[in-house]
Amino acid sequence: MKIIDARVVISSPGRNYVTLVIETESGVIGVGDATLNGRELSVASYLRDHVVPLLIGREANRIEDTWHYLYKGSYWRRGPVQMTAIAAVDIALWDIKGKVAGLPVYELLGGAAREGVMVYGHATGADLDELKDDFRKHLDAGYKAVRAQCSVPGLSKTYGVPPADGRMYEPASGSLPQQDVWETTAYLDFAPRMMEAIREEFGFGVHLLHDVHHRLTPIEAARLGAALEPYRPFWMEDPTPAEDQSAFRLIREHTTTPIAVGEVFNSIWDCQQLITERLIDYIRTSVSHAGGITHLRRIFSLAELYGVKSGSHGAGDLSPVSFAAALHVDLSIPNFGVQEYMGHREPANEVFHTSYSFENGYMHPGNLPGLGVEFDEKAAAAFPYDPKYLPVNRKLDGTVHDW
Ligand code: CS2
Ligand code: MG
Repeated sequence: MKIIDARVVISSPGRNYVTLVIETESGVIGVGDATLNGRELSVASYLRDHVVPLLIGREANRIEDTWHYLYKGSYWRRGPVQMTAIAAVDIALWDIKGKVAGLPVYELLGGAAREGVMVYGHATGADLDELKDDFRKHLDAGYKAVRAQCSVPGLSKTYGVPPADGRMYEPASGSLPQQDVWETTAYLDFAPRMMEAIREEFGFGVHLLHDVHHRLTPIEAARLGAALEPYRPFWMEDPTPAEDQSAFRLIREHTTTPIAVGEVFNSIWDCQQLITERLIDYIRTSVSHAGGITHLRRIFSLAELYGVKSGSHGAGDLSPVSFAAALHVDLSIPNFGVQEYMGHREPANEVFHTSYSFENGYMHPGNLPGLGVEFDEKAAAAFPYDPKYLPVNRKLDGTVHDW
């Protein structure tokens, strides 16, 4: 069954998404997500200019071969652009395989290894009272795991806390990046108080997560991990800049707080040391930025060998196509940990018709053949691309800091 057409659709139903549509000679269509937040057009061009011409005429059923053809064939391997582009092709081909077989993708991956996928939502607040209100809303909605982020007193803007005007906390609007302000001392003093306030109010019966967003040095992260221990966090996410794998050894030596990292990784090579030296507890690579279902499964298999669990990135800047693909993987692997679920803003559901469901803190990808997401190209055309940047973070003296 040959591929006869492949096209890239860039749309902005609530936020920007790049979607790859692959069409086969038998009429079966597959969709993949190629969104790289703030750098969308680079992946669109990689696909349109360099990958689509290679796909036409290829056998749609040869997923593994196509993966290596695109990865090794380019010579210039890895990086977020190439790996997001390959992911989009890979996800679309799994969608096609499922539709041809008449089975949901998770069945092709070995079938369900659990009844549902535990997801965590985001609770945020401009102060502790607001955070507690939002946390309670998540518990009322049935969440078993919740991430807590709160404005740091003294800082005008904190990661993870949306502006008061109802916009999401990322990406910034406008043609230039928004500038955030950062001060490590204030954060390190405040973060344990925030976690304490949540435990005092809600007890220990809920999984409590927190995202540091790559902002600390190893010794600062070690101090934070130790300070959080009494509140028994499910994980401390992205404590230090993720590209320095050996930094995690120092953190590990000082704390038993579980560590999660990997949303910015794009291959197994980015986490090889972290996993094989048991420096982390959860690997957060996503299906759309780490080479698709084929490569993500490879990462999770390596992780399984070393007792590391999955905890995939699932922010709103990954499209519903990615999210569905993530749920199929999550349902089928033995070492599933948790899945991030941020949801998608309206009018995303006018463009992406999904079949996944949420019940009592657990999600299921549904049982439609393939991924179970239908992409409405006509509806997408009504929401043209809207260029936006992620924020840039500076310390109080103006030095550019990690974001
Ligand atoms: C975040 C993301 O979900 C998370 O844990 O770190 O929201 C991240 O900032 C964005 O995906 C960047 O585009
Ligand atoms: Mg994060």
